[in-house]
Amino acid sequence: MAKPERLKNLIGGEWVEPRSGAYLERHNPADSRELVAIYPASNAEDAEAAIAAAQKAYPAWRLTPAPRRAEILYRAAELLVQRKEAFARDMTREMGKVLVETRGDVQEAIDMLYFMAGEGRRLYGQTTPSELANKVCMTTRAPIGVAGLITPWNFPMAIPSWKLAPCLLCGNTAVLKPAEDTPLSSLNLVRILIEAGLPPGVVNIVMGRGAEVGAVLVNDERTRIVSFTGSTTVGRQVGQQAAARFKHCNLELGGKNAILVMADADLDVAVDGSLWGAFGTSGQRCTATSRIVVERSVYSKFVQRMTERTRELKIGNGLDEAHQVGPIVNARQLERIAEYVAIGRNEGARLVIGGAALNQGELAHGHFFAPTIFADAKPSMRIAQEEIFGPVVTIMPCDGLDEAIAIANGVGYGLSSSLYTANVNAAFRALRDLESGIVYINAPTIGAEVHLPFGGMRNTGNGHRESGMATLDVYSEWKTLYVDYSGHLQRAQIDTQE
Ligand code: UN1
Repeated sequence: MAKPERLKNLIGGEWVEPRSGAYLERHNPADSRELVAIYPASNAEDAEAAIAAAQKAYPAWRLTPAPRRAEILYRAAELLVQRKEAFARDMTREMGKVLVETRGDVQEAIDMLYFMAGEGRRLYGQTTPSELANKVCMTTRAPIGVAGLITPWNFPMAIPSWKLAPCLLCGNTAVLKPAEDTPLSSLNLVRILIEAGLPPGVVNIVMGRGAEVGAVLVNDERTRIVSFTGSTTVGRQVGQQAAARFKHCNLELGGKNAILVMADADLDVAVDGSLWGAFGTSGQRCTATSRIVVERSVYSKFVQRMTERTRELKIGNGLDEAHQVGPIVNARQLERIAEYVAIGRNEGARLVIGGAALNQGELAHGHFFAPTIFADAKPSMRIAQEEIFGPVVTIMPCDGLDEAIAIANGVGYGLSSSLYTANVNAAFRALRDLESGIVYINAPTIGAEVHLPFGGMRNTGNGHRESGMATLDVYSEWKTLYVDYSGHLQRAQIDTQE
């Protein structure tokens, strides 16, 4: 077992102990006997000190040319490439995902840093003619100030990179509050940014509990941007509090993503995709496939194949490359998943496989849950409506594309959806009619790429997007510039030529 790391906050370029002197422990969810990290239980004072440090660093960073800011992100990407394997291992020990997936998480941060590094020499605005002679009009993206970034445990390096890279590139400074379950993986990204040459105070990290640290980042007048990824319940509060102070606020919340399988689909490809979408990351993605709607003529065949493949999945410690499904992040989440299985049973859905925690043999010291399939469920059931965030998928029959789309759209969330079909007309109708921020054809609901917008409709967010060019709208303010070189007063709307 590796030695536990003792982590510190980073405030104004200094690694510091929390004001309270109190620390929290993070244990490996695959084997709770292993202590992975000891990290600060920070309080409001620590958060306020970090905001002050970010505010102090802002004037110089704001005036650093964007291509220079971008070069630091580029160097960070290069360093991350070198450190990929070590950080993936840290992440597997810290939050449980299997190694191929934690490598993917680090890779997603690398991709984001390269992508935003390129943006340093673009950050395009518009130039447009004026209605008056001898006058030019243009727009530019202006930085906003200090950002409070609150990130989840399921993508503990990728999601901080989605926020930090565009935030810093645009000329803002930041305070990052990583999830309680994953301080180390988020800190590893911050360490790399510092090593790449980010000046003191431009990025700060304060670890601890959401109620103590996160609340300050959201409510303090000095943070002008708030970006939050997490539950819809907390997101609603964050949004309301940020709105009261007119902050730029980006919310990435829950999902209840569906794969639709039509009778003409390649069933093997659909089963492969469904398996990966439902049980990859043990279902702990906001994009996870948690519903599958299958056309009735292939329904039993699909359920049968899906069940067989699920039975073959190898579950265990993610550091062992033979394992395909790792543990659940913590005991609380494990309990929540078990509660949903009980709910599904009481509602009368048919439990086909799984349905219980696994704690025999090598799994005895971890938070493991068997990949679980409910079949013959009704779209109105709670297991088909509410986000479970675990390896539980609900399969429902349907009669044709229209009904499938109606079921997919019939939930409160709208993050990701997918259609498996060989019919091009059906594919384009689904692309148009599925009410989700991301739609896939012949691919599962997970697997978004960093250079395209990521986010969802309805209770999944507040209309903003992360990733892609769209994220620049969260981290910059449009400034409209008019320059009149006529040498006399010209009045818009008034001095028109009759
Ligand atoms: C998340 O589910 O919280 O599209 C993020 C995906 C990943 C990101 C998921 N690239 O599944």
